[in-house]
Amino acid sequence: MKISVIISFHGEDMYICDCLDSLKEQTFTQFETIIVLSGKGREKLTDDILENYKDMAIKTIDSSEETVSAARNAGMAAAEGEYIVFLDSDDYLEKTFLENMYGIASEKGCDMVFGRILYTWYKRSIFLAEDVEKSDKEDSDDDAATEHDKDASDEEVLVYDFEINEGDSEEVKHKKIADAAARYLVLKRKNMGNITVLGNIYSAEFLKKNNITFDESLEYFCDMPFIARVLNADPVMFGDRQICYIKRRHNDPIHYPSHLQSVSKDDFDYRIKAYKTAVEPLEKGSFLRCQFEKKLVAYYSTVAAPAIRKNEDKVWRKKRAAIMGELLADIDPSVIKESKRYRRKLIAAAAAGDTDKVCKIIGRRNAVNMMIAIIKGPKRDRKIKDLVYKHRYIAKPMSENTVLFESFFGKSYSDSPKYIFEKLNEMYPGKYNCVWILDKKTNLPYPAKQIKRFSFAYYKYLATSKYIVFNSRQPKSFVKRKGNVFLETWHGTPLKKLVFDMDEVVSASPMYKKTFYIQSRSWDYLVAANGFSDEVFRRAFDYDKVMLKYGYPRNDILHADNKEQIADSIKAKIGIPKDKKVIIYAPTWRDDEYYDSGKYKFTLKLDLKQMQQELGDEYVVLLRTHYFIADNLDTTGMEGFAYNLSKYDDIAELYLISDILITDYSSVFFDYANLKRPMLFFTYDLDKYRDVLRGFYIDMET
Ligand code: C2G
Repeated sequence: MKISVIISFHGEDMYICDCLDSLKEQTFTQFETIIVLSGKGREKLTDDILENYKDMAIKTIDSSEETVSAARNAGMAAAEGEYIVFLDSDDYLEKTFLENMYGIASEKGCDMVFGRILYTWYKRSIFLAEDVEKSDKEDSDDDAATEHDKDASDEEVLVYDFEINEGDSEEVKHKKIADAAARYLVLKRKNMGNITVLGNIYSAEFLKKNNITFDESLEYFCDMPFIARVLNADPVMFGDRQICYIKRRHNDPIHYPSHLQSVSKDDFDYRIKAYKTAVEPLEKGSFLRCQFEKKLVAYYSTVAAPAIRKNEDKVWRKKRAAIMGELLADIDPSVIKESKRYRRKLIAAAAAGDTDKVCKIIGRRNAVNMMIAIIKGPKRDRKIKDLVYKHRYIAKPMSENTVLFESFFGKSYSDSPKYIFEKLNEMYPGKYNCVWILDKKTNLPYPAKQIKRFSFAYYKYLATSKYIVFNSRQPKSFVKRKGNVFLETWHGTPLKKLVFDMDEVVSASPMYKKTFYIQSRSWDYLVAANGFSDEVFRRAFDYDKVMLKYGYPRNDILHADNKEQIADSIKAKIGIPKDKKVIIYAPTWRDDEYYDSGKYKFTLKLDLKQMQQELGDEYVVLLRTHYFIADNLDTTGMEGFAYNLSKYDDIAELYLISDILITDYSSVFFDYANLKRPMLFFTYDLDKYRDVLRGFYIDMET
């Protein structure tokens, strides 16, 4: 057997098929797959799954312990291949990975070949088919670090280079490659936790001869000491950046965190333990040890020191400060010399055991960074207002009778918040002080203050209104105050899968699930238009507070006694000839076609010219894009036939004047159905929308 691929499987069953498919489709066949089962993995790797891979040489073995280190060791003990490859069950390999790795290893007689790791948010089918992000950027545990805290050792782009010249002696070649490996595999990893055994191939004999296994006393980060031991044993190596290992980022850290996501950033005991084990056999002052020490410095200044400063538990702080101080006091002077001034000061204070000084240095640095970010950074205005909100407005008393309304991010006076506002004023005139978030000045039927989204006033009312009635999500910076009542009306019965029911997130915000989870924790009441929505929202939003199953306030108008009269006045207001029938075209947005978050593209696929030729005598058409769409529809030459009403406030009013609806996967059809008028579904990209972008709750064709 040429290669043994070792997979530790702990039960992430939604990923394992991608992983095994990538092995099944390898261009190289002389390998065995060893799946080491632990935890839920024992029951989740069913015969049904294995049946799909029955032509592959798969061994399954049971791990005696639950840790990755023990599982990988068990895999190594059972391996019969000349070479070993480690593969995580949530990742996958490029089709030629094994062929290329083996080719280089056997041709050059390598003990180890290192490839490259690419990160993606997506499952394999999307990764292979689409032009999706394939990046070298790693997940990190130093999100808090600003650009100004960064050192040359914290580079984000993980490429490596070693140039072998013709005249280089074997010794020079060997050193060039060894240094490149140490830099790439240790120093250039975004953080200590990202130092990994993945993406490489190892000679089994080399590992055996040098007695290299995973340290089973480590619950996490066992890769760090393994790599240290491999590199320290002076292997014959080669690196090839074309050979890629695909590391899958988890888009749902709430329910399915990756290994790294499951260890809290502040919990650095695991990392320190692994670091100590890693550097222990390395000669002091050696190039390799210095790479680890540089990583420690980066980790300390961006993660550990700020965490020590923030933690209010004095015992915790003292203990961690002492551990870090001791480690930093031991690092090579050249490493300190190469660090930026700020880090040098921090290390000196930490090594001297002066935690107060460490805190002061960070405090000063934070203030400076904040100023720089505000002055120089993007979204300067928003950052300043966020600060005023957090530090000033939140401290103001709450206004007990103020109700803050927002519909579609302040873009319109519409949807359920509109109808709740009107009913409230009709039933309790003057009792509530109403405030509307509206980006354009609007004539409202009842008194209300109008403010712009993200203005100072907006933040003030967000902080001080007792009642909040929104139909979409509030900003991430929103702070839920005691006594605040948040009524979330939401904005549609779901056809397309939502949040935690979604498999992939291909929209502009890959961390959508986590952000949504945090935001929805502030909601006290949620409107469900029907039993179906009730069931879906509870599961998809992980929502367990009060559900208001009263139907949609926004649809009351569709059942009004005088709806014909209302329709006539709306038609007159827009200027639609009375004798014309009305077609409304209201499609939804496409997750993968965007300029930026909340700014999506749209190309009109209706042939307006032909429609006008064939229907123009009898009909007019109203074009209505989704509120996320930034593209403007061009209706030049179509005057009197096509009306672009994308900016019209309330789509319910447009439903009322329309004789027929054309839509696609938008929730508008559930609402329009109240009118019992014909609907057409123009689903030119159904397969992609349903199977790749979103997934549906119901079979819309049926
Ligand atoms: N809408 C609109 N014009 C469109 C599309 C939508 O005014 N061309 C409004 C409708 O009120 C619709 C709502 O925006 O009900 C939500 O639009 P969807 O197309 O359904 O898409 P999305 O915003 O992703 O919400 O649970 C429902 C989902 O969350 C869908």
